[in-house]
Amino acid sequence: MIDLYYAPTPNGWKAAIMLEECGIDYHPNLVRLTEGDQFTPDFLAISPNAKIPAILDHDPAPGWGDAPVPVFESGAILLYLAEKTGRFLPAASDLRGRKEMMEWLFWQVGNQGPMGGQLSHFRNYAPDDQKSYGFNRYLGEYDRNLGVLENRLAGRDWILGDYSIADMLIFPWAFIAKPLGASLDAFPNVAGWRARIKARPAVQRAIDLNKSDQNRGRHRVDNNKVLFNQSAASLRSGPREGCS
Ligand SMILES: N[C@@H](CCC(=O)N[C@@H](CS)C(=O)NCC(=O)O)C(=O)O
Repeated sequence: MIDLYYAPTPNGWKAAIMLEECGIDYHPNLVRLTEGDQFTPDFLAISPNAKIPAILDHDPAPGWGDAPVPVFESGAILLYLAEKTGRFLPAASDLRGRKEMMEWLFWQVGNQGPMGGQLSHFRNYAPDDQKSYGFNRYLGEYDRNLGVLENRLAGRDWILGDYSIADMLIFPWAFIAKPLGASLDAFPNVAGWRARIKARPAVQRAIDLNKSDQNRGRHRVDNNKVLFNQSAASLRSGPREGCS
């Protein structure tokens, strides 16, 4: 069994999608980000960056020893599960395929994800008088990344040869383009790829997990003491009091 530490956000969906696609026995644990669950010592022991998703694998593959394996960071989680199951990644002998998988994995966690996350922050949470510079900057970067994706998907159904962890990692941040204030109208390859992934039953199950707990822009920077204005002190002082 795998414990999934999760909230219904794009980064949370990535891990849930992979677990659902693989049919792995998992237990979803909702991490209440606005309550500060991410700063509890138990959670930090698994996810030292104080963010979801994270997993604790109670049945590691042979060679890992008997102790449960904690994994944090969405890219590392999907790679760990793909290597464990041998699914949704190019064969070990396909060196060029493996190299491309790593390129798109790092592109997602280093470019598309953070730019989308900052865009969400400035669109949904920044005070109106401080919005415009950040919003324009990250909308431009998010749009640029859609352009990168559009070019990659020209003449392809999937990011790599077959549906893979690269698609699962990249999909959630393209899935929410509209709520981020962006449009896929100029990106037909991305729109078609997004629709193909969205139609997968495993993906539907993952994005329906704890759906009623989705944020949907309800929390404002001025009424949420946990999610915003974090610093290293947040890691030391535990839930609720961590952020000034
Ligand atoms: N690079 C991380 C990003 C994870 C991330 O930003 N998670 C957000 C939710 S989408 C989170 O846990 N936020 C809680 C907080 O900022 O306190 C990954 O890909 O796993």
